[in-house]
Amino acid sequence: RHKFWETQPVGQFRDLADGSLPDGAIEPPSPLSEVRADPYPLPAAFEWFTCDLDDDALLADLYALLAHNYVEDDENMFRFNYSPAFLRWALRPPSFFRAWHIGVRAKESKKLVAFISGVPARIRARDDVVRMAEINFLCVHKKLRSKRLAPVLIREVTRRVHQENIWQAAYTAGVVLPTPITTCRYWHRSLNPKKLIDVGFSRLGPRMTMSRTVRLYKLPDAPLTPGFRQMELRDVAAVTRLLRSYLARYVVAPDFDELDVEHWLLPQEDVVDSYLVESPETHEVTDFCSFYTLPSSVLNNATYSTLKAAYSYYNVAVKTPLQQLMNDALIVAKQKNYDVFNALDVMENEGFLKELKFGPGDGQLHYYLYNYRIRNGIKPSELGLVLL
Ligand code: MYA
Ligand code: JJ1
Repeated sequence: RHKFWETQPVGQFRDLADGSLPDGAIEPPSPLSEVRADPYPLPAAFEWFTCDLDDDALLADLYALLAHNYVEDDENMFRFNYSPAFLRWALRPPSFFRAWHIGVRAKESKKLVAFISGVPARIRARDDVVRMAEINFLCVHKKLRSKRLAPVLIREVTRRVHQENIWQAAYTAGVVLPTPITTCRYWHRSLNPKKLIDVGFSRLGPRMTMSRTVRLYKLPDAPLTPGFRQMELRDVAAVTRLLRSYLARYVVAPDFDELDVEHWLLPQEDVVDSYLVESPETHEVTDFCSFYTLPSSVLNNATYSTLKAAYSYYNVAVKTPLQQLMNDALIVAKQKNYDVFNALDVMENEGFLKELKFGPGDGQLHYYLYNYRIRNGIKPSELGLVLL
């Protein structure tokens, strides 16, 4: 059934019933001298190409490859449209490896036709902090699909990760592969319901008019929590403390240090937004919320070409109720002209989704670990990891 995935050190469907297999690495690391030294062969017309994201022209090529060929919804109405600034952010965290930004070009035209990337991360599974690669942006041009190029890209990124003496990876996909550690649902909160309905992202509910719908999703003009403000550089230490102690309660979560927090959470316009609550009395940072910006192209609509979507990222509610904190996140997203606010049912999100008028989407997101078994998997609410 899965000619490629059956050969890989991942949980296999046939092992799901076998409770005797232990948690942890599926196979041990090899000596670095045994890691294959040369790239896997590609079909003759193509060549490997390590991407330099400092190069604006290359970044524009990568942006265009993804804008035209990356992930779509099941009815091909929308396609993710990651911005160049977002791609640079996503692919250059602390200690990133340039060799893990892997393109495939046509030898003759030099056109970029496929891509896969990894970035390093420390991810904790139960009490085991593991160096991993986060694999993302796997993409093969539409004209080259179903030619088994994806397994070559995956083997090549695996080889380059192994060369750094890293033997595990984390990734997400909309498709079912052997075998998810958990399966999450996307939820959507309309901010601009008229546009969402016009482009076919959502529908007018039964017995609803447009004006009732607009009223239903109305939000205040400004955040309600006293002391709610944007995160700044001076907040990195406090946010790191808050986030580390919060993520400790999840079965699988990133192990962030201050450098990671500065990279992943310090606001960058139209890339990532972070807000916190600073107590007006003590000036302590008590709560934190964040979202990232990922527009989608609207395919085949005469009026609109993109949807501006915010995706819930990491949130920590200690003093402010989570529902109130996320309501303030919706308010600032609305102020900033987002059309929709999306969230997965990870962490404590179940606790605010319905109350804040999110509705379930038609998409799922499956989470995977490579060469790491978690017996019986986990629930979405036990997952403290959000990938981009
Ligand atoms: S998920 C986002 C993936 N990208 C898209 O969905 C964009 C639109 N689609 C495409 O560009 C293509 O359809 C892709 C497949 C490139 C997805 N993850 O070449 P093929 C398996 C893993 O003939 P194509 C993301 O970026 C499929 O089951 N495997 O197919 C995370 C089959 O294998 P098997 C996938 O459609 C990526 C084989 O590929 C995926 O032309 C994590 C068919 O190959 C998928 N999303 O190309 C990658 N889709 O026969 C794994 C299909 O066995 C990382 N396949 O069923 C693993 C860790 C590596 C590092 C390890 C370090 C230690
Ligand atoms: O965005 C998604 N679905 C939307 C649009 C559906 C269009 C028809 N297929 C959706 N809309 C309903 C919203 C409604 C708002 C008011 C309240 C009720 C709900 O459901 C879906 C997620 O739900 N997105 C996708 O399918 C995109 C692909 C998801 C897999 C992502 C793979 C990630 C790759 C790894 O990095």
